[in-house]
Amino acid sequence: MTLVMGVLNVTPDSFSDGGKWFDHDAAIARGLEMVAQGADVVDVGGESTRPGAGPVSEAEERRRILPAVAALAPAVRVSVDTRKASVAEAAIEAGATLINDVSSTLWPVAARARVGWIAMHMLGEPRTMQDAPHYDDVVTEVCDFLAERVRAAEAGGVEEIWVDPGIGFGKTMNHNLQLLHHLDRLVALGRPVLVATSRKAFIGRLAAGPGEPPAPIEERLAGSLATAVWAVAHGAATVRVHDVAETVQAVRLMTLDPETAAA
Ligand code: HH2
Repeated sequence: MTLVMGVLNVTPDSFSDGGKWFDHDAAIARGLEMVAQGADVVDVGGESTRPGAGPVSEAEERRRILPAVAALAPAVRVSVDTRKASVAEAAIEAGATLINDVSSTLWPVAARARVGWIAMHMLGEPRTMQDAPHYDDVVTEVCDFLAERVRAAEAGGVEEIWVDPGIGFGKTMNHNLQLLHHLDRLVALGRPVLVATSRKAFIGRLAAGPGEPPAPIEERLAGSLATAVWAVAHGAATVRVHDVAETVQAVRLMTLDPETAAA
């Protein structure tokens, strides 16, 4: 079964939807709307990781996310998108059962709390990661990194481990496309693969003509859906998206079983 993870950014500055759900009531309403639209997981984050983003204090990150985590956890599986152990712990206390960890360091928290953990690949850190990222072989390096993280977390007692190539995290357009085209290599690690292309810059650049500026966020839905469908067709277990209703429709259609689907 393919899962759709809906993004809930409780931030003033996310690249994709900054400020829209910053108010607690708006965040909770958006989370419930995504549940009604068919989201299997809601990923609550309080710190933007867009290229160039600055850090947020632990107290501020907790203040941003905890009301939404607590309100949504009875209705849906909640993951917490954080790089901070104390924030992950507080979110778990409030009902989150999955740590979405772009730093790939928080498995000890997952082990202690007996929750799931998502290991994502990132080259460097958000402030500088898009300054000329270089790999000799991006697919092999990302796979090796994630395989090592899986081994560490498994040895540390984490039972549920997902892996994510980290589209856009220290990657050029070519790196992103190579990772998408060789998703089978990540799937071969034997763990559920999460892919998050939704609204990202490479889609904006691909959508623009030569010499034109990248297409704005509101014009990236088609590319977001195309890459989500591509990822599912090539073995992704979960896609992390902003446009939940549209993605649920696309993913449901492509995963229909012709034997059992209604006539
Ligand atoms: N991308 C973003 C944030 N969290 N988590 C995982 N596992 N994989 C990703 O590729 C990923 C992620 C960036 O997207 P968004 O949350 O929309 O933006 P921002 O970081 O600016 O809040």
